[in-house]
Order: sequence, then structure tokens, then C-alpha cells
Amino acid sequence: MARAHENGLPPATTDLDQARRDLDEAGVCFIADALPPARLKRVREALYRAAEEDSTRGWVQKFQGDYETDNTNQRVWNLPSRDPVFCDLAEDPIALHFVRTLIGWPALLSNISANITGPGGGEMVLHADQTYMPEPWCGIQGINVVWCVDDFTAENGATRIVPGSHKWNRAPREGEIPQTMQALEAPAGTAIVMEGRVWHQTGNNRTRDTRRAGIFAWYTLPIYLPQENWALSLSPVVRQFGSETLMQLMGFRPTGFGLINGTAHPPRPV
Ligand SMILES: O=C(O)CCC(=O)C(=O)O
Repeated sequence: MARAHENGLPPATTDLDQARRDLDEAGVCFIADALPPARLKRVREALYRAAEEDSTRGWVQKFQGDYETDNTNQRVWNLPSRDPVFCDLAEDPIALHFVRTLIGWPALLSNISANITGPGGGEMVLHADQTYMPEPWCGIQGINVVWCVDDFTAENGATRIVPGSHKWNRAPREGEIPQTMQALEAPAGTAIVMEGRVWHQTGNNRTRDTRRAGIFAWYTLPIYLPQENWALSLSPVVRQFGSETLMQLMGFRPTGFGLINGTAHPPRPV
């Protein structure tokens, strides 16, 4: 049975079958304690280190979905190339459980990047992730697994969603902001799974001094070009040592599309 609070959001659970039922109903579910404390610490340190490095070196790249005038968000792209802990996240068993049960296998990792909201702003346009599919949408084309690296609160810019909007099978129109929008509040270490049709946006960070880091792993059916061009941007180290599962997720193991001279057996890089 699905169990939505009055605000339309389900409570967190560690029962993946229950979470799946919650997701069918609300378009979102919360997996409690998905990152144990030591692993969370490692992920958090690696992420803030990469963010700091990008800032210092002038490598920060804005995202097209963020408002042009807003510089409070920091995106950190291509996480698997920054630290192996992010490769582990991309192929985490909880994430892949939802990938397999919702969109099937093989699937592609379209992107895994972080968004760090900063004090004083950070809102993003309201959108659904599978916008590139022509409407009306006939079903789910991808899922977004959100790793809460910091606590997500309404104050610090927790992602906001419109519960149940996945059932409308279309993207929000310009300026359409339903009153039922809710902040996805969750402690650090929670995994939040959003399905590809649900309407959402980054919230405003209204704190004076608290950043909110979230890692967004977006997986799609294998018929879509990935958002990140792994063939061009992935570190050769990951290309060489990444697991078979990761290589599949990044499109380096063709299964019908993306063949190499007509075969599905690319050589390992040396
Ligand atoms: O930062 C967030 O909370 C949401 C980010 C998001 O929706 C996106 O990058 O597509």
C-alpha cells in the first residue's frame, strides 16, 4: 500500500518494495540511511574538494536549467572522473535496483553530477527530466537517484517536487507553478528516487551560511544519447579500471546500438 502524508509525499523507508509502491503513487520515494556514515563522509569530502578545486581553477560550468542571473548554485560535473567514490554511487545496488525495476536493463547513466546550493538563492526552473521525449509521454523514460550529501531542508534549498505530477504525462508549461509543490526534506545519507516525469526544481537557499549538496544520478532507457558525453569526457583511468557494470551504464558495452565496426565487443583500452 502506498502511504502518502497529507503533503503528498511518502515517508522514508528501508523496504525497497514499499519504496517502489510509494514511487508509483507520488513519483518520488525516500530510502533511509542509504549511505552509512563513513561512506557519506568520504563522498562529502570528495565532493566539496572537487567543488573547491573547480572554483579555484575557474572550472565551474553553469547549467542551462539554472537562471542566468543566479550564481549561487555550483554544479560539479563528470563526478566519476573526480573520485572513485562517485563510480561506486553510480552503480550502487540501491540505485540499480530502481533502474532495473523501473526502466529495465541495459540502461544508460545519462549524467551523474552535483548541485550545491549556496546561501541567498539557487532556484531552478520547474521541469521534468525526460523533457526531450515528445508529448504526450507514454511512460517512464528515466529515473533520477538523488543522494543527499547534506541534510535537505526547505530552508537550504531542498529539491521541490509536485507530488503525483508524473501521472500528467507532460512537462510543465512556462510559468505553471502548482500550489501543491513540496520540499523534499531528508537527512544526509538518504537516497531519493524521482521518476522521469515528475515536476521538480531546486529550491531557494534562504540560509545565511549553509550549503546544500546533492548528487543527481540520471539513468535512461538505452535509446537516448547521454547528457554527459562519456566517450569524450571520462577520465581514461575510469575507462580502464571501471567495472563492467559501469562500462555498460556509460555506453561502452554496446547492445545493439552504438556498435564498433558492426560488433558489440570493443577492445579494452591499454
Ligand atoms: O538541485 C536540485 O535540487 C535539483 C536539480 C535538478 O533538478 C536538475 O539538475 O535537473
